[in-house]
Amino acid sequence: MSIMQGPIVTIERFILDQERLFPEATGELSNLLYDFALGAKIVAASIRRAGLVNILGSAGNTNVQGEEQKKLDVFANETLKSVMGHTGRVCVMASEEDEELIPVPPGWPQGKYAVLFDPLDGSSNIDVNAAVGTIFSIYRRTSMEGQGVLTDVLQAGARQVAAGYVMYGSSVMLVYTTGQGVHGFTLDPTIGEFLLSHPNLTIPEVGIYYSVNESNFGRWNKGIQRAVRGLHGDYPERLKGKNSRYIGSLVADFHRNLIAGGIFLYPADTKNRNGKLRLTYEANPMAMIAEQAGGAATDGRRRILDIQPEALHQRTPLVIGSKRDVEFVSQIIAETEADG
Ligand code: P6P
Repeated sequence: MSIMQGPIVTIERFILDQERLFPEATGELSNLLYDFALGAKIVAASIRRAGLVNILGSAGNTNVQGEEQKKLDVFANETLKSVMGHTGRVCVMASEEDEELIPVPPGWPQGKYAVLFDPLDGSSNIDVNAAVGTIFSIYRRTSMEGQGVLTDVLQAGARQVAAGYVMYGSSVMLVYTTGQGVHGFTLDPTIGEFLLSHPNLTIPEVGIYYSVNESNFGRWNKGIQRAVRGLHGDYPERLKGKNSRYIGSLVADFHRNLIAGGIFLYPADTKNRNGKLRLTYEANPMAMIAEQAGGAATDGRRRILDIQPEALHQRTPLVIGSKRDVEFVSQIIAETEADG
């Protein structure tokens, strides 16, 4: 995908251009997306400085996942809560870093959107300067008024009105969709603006990469083991073998496969019986992006976006990326189960 040559389009202008497609739009979603972009710029600035201001290292406490929190995790979480909580556009928020729902601060108006986010995904990569990311998911509230409630954030992924991620890599990119295709913006740090660099991103139907933590191979069920062997190229008559690329950061692994074509898998195993990744603020937003880019996302059997969440931090197996590759994995799993 070459970087676009042409007029400079900031994310603000692009969001407003998109808004004009919907005469009934009030601009609240547009402003919420722009608020998120502001939060991303603040987090990006801190990540850039991470090695310099000794912000690395643990914050001395652990998050709801029982994982040691890095100071940047805490900073990113507080930044996003603050930037989005004080806008009158959200009625409730939820974060990987918080066990419970995050209410709108007292005294601030509640809006019509419910926002979920993983403030700093892949944070174990921070100390080794590998790419990390932020993921967000936005729903229209289902409750009538006042503070949002759990049902506002436990909606099936197909009901998302917007989803996106920021990748803090060799450059900082924001990729999002509101159901009108997938669009990528690259941060120009010299002017502090996200500029449209990858309009209308589409994922190749068949990928060149597969991304999975092969050290879990012995803990997978037979269907997944056979499917991954197929991605190795063991069944060339059905699928050409692929190159392995795995960085251990969902946003970075997903982004590479989105741009170049590929499939990412985090299957269930005997240790993570429901997989490792979270349905509501990891799998669902990435699944909306994948489908909007012409790809697919399942749990190995079911479409991710059809799954009705039952708990805020519930996990799900995830198979996501190039459509043909995701279908291949589902076929192998089904055939293996049929063989008994
Ligand atoms: P493993 C990062 O901790 C994360 O949540 C995702 O970003 C990433 O895809 C996955 O876990 C990596 O997990 O078990 O392969 O280290």
